Amino acid sequence: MREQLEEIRRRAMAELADDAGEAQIDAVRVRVLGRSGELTEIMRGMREVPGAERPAIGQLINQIKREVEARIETLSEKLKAAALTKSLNEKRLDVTLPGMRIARGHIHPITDILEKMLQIFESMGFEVAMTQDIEDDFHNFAALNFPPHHPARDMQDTFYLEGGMLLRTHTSNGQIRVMEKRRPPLAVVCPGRCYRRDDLTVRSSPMFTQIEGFMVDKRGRITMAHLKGVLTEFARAFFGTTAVRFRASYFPFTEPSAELDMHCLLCDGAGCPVCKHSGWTEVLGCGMIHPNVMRAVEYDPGEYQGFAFGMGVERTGLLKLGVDDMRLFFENDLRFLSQFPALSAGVR
Ligand code: 2NL
Repeated sequence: MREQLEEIRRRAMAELADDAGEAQIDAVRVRVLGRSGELTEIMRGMREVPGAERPAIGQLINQIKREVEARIETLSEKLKAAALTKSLNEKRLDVTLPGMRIARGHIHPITDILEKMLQIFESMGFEVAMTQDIEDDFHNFAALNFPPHHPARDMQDTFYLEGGMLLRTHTSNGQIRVMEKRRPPLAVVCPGRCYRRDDLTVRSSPMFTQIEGFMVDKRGRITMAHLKGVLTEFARAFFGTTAVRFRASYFPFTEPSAELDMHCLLCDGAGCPVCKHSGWTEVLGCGMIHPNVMRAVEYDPGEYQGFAFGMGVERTGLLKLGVDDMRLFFENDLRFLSQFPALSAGVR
């Protein structure tokens, strides 16, 4: 009996070698420890063992059982650890690798430039007023001192709608509407879309964006000096230059009128093909609001005085971004747009 047990032990331990696989371990467990396994069978045969030997044999059986169980436990743990190591190696995640780039859009460069401009005027105390694109003759032309047969009123130049309305040709209509409704002191900027019957070319578009502004208060409180101060500060904040000049000009709605030029950004005033060797580029138009415009909104020109200005956002955008073709702003080709991440990225 003892020899039989020793043989079971020897064979079991030999089979539970270091390289034993899961199947082999299982086979040994079933054969030795199972319900009809070798040790169980011997326990059943204990009746035939002489009484004096029984305790010793019983002890030996238990000892072998514990030994085999412990060995199986050790091997199983080893196998589990090996499986874990293998899976960790195979599914390794390198947390130091750069993340996957998420394609992220940004606002259109024209919207971006417009917002930047509004921000600058708001910082100087201007309000922002959005007004209608579809307008009547009075608010787009008559109130702005355009004579009845001014060429801008021509069907060739303006989009007229059925019923006598038109698409505004500038955002001055918005300023007229604000002045009509309210009394000075006022400082307002009006951004928006404008429409003219122009071809889409390198320098023009039938639909474009404008920003206009005005400041009105009691006579003597808003002078040409304020106009120069506000617009010089705009050029400094927007373009980063103080090299500007005011050149006399003409608009029906202002008197006197001027245009603000700044040193050409390309040659810094030295003269180059882009500024036609003058060293200067036009940025915006401005002037003191014409008395006839004051009368049109029922402000007494003897009592009130102010200045106004206007500029094209696309045209200014060409200068600011160094783009040489206005059509690019309207084509929405991502290869173009993605070159102009937001000027104020993260600010708004
Ligand atoms: C330009 C010139 C200008 C104005 C716009 C204005 C508006 C009112 C009264 C008087 Cl309600 N003036 N606007 C004044 C001067 C120039 O725009 O070249 N724009 C692109």
